[in-house]
Amino acid sequence: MEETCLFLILLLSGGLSTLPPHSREYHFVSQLKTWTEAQSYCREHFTDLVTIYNSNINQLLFSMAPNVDDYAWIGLYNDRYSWKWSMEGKLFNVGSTHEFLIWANGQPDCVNANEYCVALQGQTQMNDRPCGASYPFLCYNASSTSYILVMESRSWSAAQSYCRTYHTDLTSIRSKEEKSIITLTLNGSGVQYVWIGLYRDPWAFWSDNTTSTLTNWKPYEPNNLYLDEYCVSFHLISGKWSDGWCGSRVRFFCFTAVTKQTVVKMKLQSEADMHSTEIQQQVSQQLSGLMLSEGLTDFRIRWRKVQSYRDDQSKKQDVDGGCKTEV
Ligand SMILES: [Ca+2]
Ligand SMILES: [Ca+2]
Repeated sequence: MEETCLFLILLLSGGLSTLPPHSREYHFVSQLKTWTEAQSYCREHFTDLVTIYNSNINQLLFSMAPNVDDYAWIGLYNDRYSWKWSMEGKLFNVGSTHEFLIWANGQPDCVNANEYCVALQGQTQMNDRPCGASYPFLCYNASSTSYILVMESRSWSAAQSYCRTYHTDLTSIRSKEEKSIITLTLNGSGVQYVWIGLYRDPWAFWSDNTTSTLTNWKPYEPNNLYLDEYCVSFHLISGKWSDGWCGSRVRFFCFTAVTKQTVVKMKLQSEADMHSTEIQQQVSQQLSGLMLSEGLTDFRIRWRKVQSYRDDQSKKQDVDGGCKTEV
């Protein structure tokens, strides 16, 4: 079997906001702005409002701002219209007006920053409710195309498990016709709240569209005080986070994506035929997957062939681990 060596060349470049956190620079801006104004300012002068990926970045921001009892915006916000159907899991927007998905008066209001699941209220209108509340629920069965009202009260996720075990899933409402059938199914049942398959992830969005699962809330936060706190600020004296009214004018943190290009050469040695385009594609795909899972999105992978070990055995002294390193 031929033993060959090929170099994989990875070009990592900067300049986009989808960069790993270590290639960012951070800025504290002392001007007082609303969250949206701060976002515009950061996008104009730097890259965006800051995303905090880990406690090191949190600590860095803490150390660069004045140690005063005040707040500064970060990029995190709570989007109360970004919902998903349990059956599909795809994000979609249910704004305040929609053809057949009608919010009850004043909803969604995310009371106590704790309402991330949706129930039909009064059988026709929607209300976001705490996912842990126990209500009857509506399953959908795809094989019989039917809607099943289960009168046993369960939390939203216990209801979802039940529907997935005995039917297909918690029901979606994807058309006017489907809404009519559901209204008929509920008619006369007397239920006040009934779970459907609509839910959302709390605090899922950062201004620069990257994701971070870090949270660092102050005690008793987030609380959505007065039902109007959908943006997150950083408490300068504690480094802890609070949800606040997006219209407050406070200072803020921006970041700049540092522009640089790094070339990484990887040497692969394998019994497999590394000249095979198919194998090269497989290796590239696996490597891409690995890079993406590490949060690296801005890269190119290129193959470069070098002289094989066997071909080069007579000049063995020049080789390093079986492969020449010059390319
Ligand atoms: Ca509500
Ligand atoms: Ca708050």
